[in-house]
Amino acid sequence: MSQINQSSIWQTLNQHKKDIELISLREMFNSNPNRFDQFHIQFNDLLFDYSKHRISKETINLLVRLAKEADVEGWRDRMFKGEKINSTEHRSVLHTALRNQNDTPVVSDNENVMPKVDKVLKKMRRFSEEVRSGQWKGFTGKAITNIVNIGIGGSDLGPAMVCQALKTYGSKTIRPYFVSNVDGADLSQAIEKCDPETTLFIIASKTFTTPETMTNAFAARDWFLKTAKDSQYIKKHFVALSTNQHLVSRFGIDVENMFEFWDWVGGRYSLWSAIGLPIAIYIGMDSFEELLKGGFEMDEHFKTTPIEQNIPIMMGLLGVWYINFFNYTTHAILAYDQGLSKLAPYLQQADMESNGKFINRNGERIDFHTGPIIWGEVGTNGQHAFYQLLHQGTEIVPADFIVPIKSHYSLGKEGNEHHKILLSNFIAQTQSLMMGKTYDEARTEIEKQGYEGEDIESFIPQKTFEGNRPSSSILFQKLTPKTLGQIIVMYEHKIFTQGIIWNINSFDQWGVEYGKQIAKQVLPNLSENKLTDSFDSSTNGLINYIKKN
Ligand code: G6Q
Repeated sequence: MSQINQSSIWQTLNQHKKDIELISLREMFNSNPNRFDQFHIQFNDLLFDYSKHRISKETINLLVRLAKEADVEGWRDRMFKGEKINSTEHRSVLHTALRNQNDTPVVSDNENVMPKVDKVLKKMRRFSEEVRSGQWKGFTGKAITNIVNIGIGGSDLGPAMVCQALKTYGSKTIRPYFVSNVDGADLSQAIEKCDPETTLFIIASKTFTTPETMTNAFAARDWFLKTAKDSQYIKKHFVALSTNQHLVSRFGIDVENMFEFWDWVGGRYSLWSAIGLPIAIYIGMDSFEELLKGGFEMDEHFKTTPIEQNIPIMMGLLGVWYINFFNYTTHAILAYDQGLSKLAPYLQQADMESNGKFINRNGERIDFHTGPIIWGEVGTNGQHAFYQLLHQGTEIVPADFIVPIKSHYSLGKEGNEHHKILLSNFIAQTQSLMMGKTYDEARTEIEKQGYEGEDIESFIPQKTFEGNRPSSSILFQKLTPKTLGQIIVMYEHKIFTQGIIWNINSFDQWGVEYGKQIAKQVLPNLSENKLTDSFDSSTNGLINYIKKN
């Protein structure tokens, strides 16, 4: 089967890119005062402004044709219907069912999964309310004050990001910790702030076999038992979020205290499942359900809106436009909200683990760029660090600016001084990245500053900005659970759209599995007394150097 870059629409887009690159964004805005009106989409309280992209109406028409050609809508419907679109693992991809608010059944393997989803949600409500109210007691009869989530990758990044983002909704009496790294520092630094009598450990692992998580879980259990002495108390201080009942009970966790999810929930798409338990405990089940509701509303938008008005599909198409036609292969996530400080690492996993692949669904080597390198930092911090490269670097980095109109915090003059400064920085950055500063503008500015003669001539090139650097602006009212749910799902479906266009299975992760496999081969070599010669000379050299030292 021929690949998408062999299609005639791809060739047309290639040709179109050659035409459009001759026109700068500044020129596009000068010649069309309605650009903002023409190129933005509103959905609920979200505004997606994509006017600062190197596109015309024709670009959009062609990209929509590309989406149709790749059958994004058909694949989308197959996913929601529970077809096994995760072909290498023979699994349905139904994280959407976890936030489904319709009464309609969702079927995988001839079974409506909704009753079991609802059952786990009810169990999460019961348990989180008991912990939050202090009804759930530790082994000495005290209420829980710390929860320590032990998990990694998909069993860590989502809940950690959401708890950070929704801190204003968080419990004032229960502190959440997220331990993921097998580096002993991570667990040690968390437990040194905890008291075994009032700490609840949440062992989050889909497989319950991931070495980092299990090593930390056993160490946490030893730490707890040092004080509690009796293993019958484990059930009051350890719960599990997993698909593997057998290993959970072997660990000593009461299966009553296991919150289940299923193989059709991919790790990086699992925060909506039982993996969200730390979120539910920290912000309360009502707020967790608001998060689900926001996610569901974005699902509905994705499912029912024509492509031109469909935010995630348009985001996906714009990404393809830059990655494949402009060769801009990285993408920055720039949230102007301190709460979203973990959004970039979260999306790094979601996107790069899903689409960082060179083999397509048919097992063929792909000969064009696929998943972008995702990176970012919150504004304004990033401005004082890497924005230099965004403005004048030789790499061009399309960016998403993600911004709440209102803050949860009122500080300074009229209670919004901080937020106004934040907003003005966001606006200034997107505007200047797009407009740049011409040679003449730089000269005028320098002259005004009092420079003279040769100084001016040598200084002008340094103060010139080419501009023409694309960005999207994603605005919303305030960072609420519901809005956050919409934002996360918007990115999930953007990733989906790109995977379909590139004909990639976005739902497996053989690279991650490979990492787990090779670490297992190395570990015994570190414990053996003799030097190793099992690997290549560099690997042997490193292992032996570590052993000698
Ligand atoms: C996610 C990946 C990966 C996974 C971790 C943890 O999609 O599969 O990041 O979440 O490796 O796996 P467990 O939850 O099985 O411990």
